[in-house]
Amino acid sequence: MAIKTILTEPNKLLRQISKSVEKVGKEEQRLMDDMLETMYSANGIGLAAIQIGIPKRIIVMDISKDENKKEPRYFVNPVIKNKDKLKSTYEEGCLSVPNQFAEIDRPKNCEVEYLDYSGEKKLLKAEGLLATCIQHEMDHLEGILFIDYLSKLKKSMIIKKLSKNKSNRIVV
Ligand code: GNR
Ligand code: NI
Repeated sequence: MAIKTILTEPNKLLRQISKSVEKVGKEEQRLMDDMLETMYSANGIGLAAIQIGIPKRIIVMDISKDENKKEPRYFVNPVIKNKDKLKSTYEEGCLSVPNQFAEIDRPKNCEVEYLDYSGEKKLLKAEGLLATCIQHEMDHLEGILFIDYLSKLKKSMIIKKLSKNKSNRIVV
């Protein structure tokens, strides 16, 4: 396993639409292992492959609170089958938008169809943080970041800040 560099906004790669995976093979499993290790080392609860520069429709996630009880989840080619009209609000952050947080509304519940680590087809009914996180990650597969839901002003202020930090090589 290996820890990869997480791309941060502004970066064109993050705006790319990721491609479906044909088959969950050794290469994809190695990628999922690296993604999980990268996510844990950055203290994130989810990571999409494009965040480490790989435009494949693969997500890893672990929303468990207890560090000693890891509950890794793997989603390949996830598709939302059903989502709630009812919305819930979470304060979101993103490893690709470091140190920025905002309240975002998303459907409260959703059903996701996907392939798991061994390539088996699964259906998951998600609610709460799990539903929010899946939708946040699936946005990455379409090149969407949570700041895209903010006003133009708020979004441009965040991007300006991040660009400044990048040019100063500040990593907070
Ligand atoms: O670590 C993360 N926390 C988080 C909190 C609220 C809503 C979504 C997330 S996902 C984020 C990791 C990340 O950037 N995944 O793409
Ligand atoms: Ni993110």
